[in-house]
Amino acid sequence: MKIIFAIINNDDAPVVSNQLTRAGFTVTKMASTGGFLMRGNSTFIAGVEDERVDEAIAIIKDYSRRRSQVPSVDYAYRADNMGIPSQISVGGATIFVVDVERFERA
Ligand code: 2BA
Repeated sequence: MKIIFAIINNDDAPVVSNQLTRAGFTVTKMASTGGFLMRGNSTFIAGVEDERVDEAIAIIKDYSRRRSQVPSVDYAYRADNMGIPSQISVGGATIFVVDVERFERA
């Protein structure tokens, strides 16, 4: 079994969640914040059998769009943001796949 961590845009989160669930995957969505732009995004955690990892990643990719994003006010006030453009290309999805040593439901 693997854990997939997928960081995606909040605008794509409902459809990604819906499509993964419809395909039979169990997912947990967490509210998260990107460290660079300081804007909210969504992090999905999905425990997936090895043979279905590629299928889950394909769904995440299919429903995650690359888009331009405006940094948050926090970012705008950061001292080190000089010279960084006001619109930054973000996404589709940033995906990590990690081995699971043990899985139990109690
Ligand atoms: P943020 O950290 O807010 O980054 C938003 C976008 O800003 C990134 O899009 C990238 O285009 C740009 N960016 C990030 N760090 C940068 C830097 N040091 N210098 C110049 N540009 C930078 P994505 O790469 O699509 O990332 C979207 C979000 O995914 C990130 O939001 C972060 O929450 C997460 N993420 C991406 N790579 C990650 C990683 N290696 N580890 C953990 N989280 C990651």
